[in-house]
Amino acid sequence: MTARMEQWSFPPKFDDGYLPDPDSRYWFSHRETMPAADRDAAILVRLQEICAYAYDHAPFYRSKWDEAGFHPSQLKSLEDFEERVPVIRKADLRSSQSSAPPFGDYLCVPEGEVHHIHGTSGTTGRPTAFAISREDWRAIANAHARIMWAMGMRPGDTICVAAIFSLYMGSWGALAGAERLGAKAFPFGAGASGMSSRCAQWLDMLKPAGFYGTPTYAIHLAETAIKDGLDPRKFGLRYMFFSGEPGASIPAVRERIEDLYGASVFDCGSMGEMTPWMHLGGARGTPGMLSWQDIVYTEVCDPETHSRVPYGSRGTPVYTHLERMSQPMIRLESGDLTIWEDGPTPCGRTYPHLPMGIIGRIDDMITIRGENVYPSEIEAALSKTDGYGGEHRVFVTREGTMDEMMISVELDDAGWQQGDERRKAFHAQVSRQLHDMLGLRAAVEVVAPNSHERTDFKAKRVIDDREAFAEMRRRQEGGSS
Ligand code: 8LH
Repeated sequence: MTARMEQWSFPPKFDDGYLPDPDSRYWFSHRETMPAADRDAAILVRLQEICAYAYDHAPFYRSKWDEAGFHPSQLKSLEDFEERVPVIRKADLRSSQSSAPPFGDYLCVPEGEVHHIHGTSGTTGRPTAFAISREDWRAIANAHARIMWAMGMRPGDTICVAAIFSLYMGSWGALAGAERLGAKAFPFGAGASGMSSRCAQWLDMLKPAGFYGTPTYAIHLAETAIKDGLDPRKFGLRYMFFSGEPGASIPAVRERIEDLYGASVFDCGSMGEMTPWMHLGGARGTPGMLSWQDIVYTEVCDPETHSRVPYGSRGTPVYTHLERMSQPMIRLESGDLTIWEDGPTPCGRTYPHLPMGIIGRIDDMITIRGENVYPSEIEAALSKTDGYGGEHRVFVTREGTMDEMMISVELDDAGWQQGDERRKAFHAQVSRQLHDMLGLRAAVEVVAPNSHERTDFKAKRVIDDREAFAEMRRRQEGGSS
């Protein structure tokens, strides 16, 4: 069966001139639609190859696996992989890079082969460097072009990349895919002051087919365009693909963006470390995201045991690269939360799929009076409320021994103009919605449109001072002032 899998080899080799038949909905029709069990058999062989390769080239994996009593020769089934191969965490990568700087002892190619250096933002501690070889960059471009094809983008389409060009892999990954697809890449970027107005102006001029950014930014950009007297629906966008944060798989948010622009919305994205990060990525006809298992083998696992959860259940994705040679990630624990379903999907692909996308980071869960809630669920509830002005903030604090939550939510312009009665009614609607959808009783504040700051990157809507509060209490109890 592997003989029929298109461009499937180890090390990966790609024909950079290849394009599917223009009428095909698939880039690699066999790889995408083959029986999942046959694909799993091919994945097992690839896992044997990649584990042997990592064991030989990366002291990081060798010492971890020796300690866990695992040797690649023991890998006889996907269950062996799940049971015997320990997960790795971001902290392991950081510590490897601090003892073997700059790329860690999991760099499996000579440093001279590194073609791009990217990395994490490092806002919480030491940043991690991603060293990507030239061949891996090709693999990334090929994988992303393939997934963008599934969304409907075609050679010759203009694709606007409206995300910051820095170490962030989001923008660069979208650009690499657009280039490989033979599209007209339009790397507008983001992040400098005044760029949103100029982006709207360029979109109006160029009428691109495709757009990449974060969902939060797309909404902000549409608001900016409207304020500048432009109609985002006239930009002529047909495909908008998003990553970096929840939103594109939240029905009310997706519909809002589709409505603002008159375009189809697709969700994608896993983690910078896992580039080609579009391996979790949407396709025309299937809501949410597919898990393109022949690019990155994804297991949705119980966060404690790291064993796969049954289809239909919640768990955390654990990722393994199948087409990367420079810093292959083998069982990287994401810390995110999702639900996976078995294929096949409405688009005919036989991959598992994530109908709700990524719900959020497990660590971001908020517990208020025994109710657990994710910020994306609050966003879903508010976005469904008639009159929602597009932004909100969630404040979590500790009063006495109780955690308390307050949600500050914007009413839209039309509603705000209607005065007190409408504001009160909106307040009641929001409170009801939060209670009915999430079981939450939170204090609600209704504020004027545009009260909350907008961002051109990933939104940070939760302000949680419980840790600061607990810290202060510990200091006080410890006797210091
Ligand atoms: C998401 C999503 C999504 C990422 N839905 N949450 O943009 C893709 C890659 C390059 C990226 O954002 O990487 P980064 O900066 O390492 O962040 C990864 C985290 O971002 C990931 O663990 C998720 O928590 C979140 N994320 N794409 C929901 N489509």
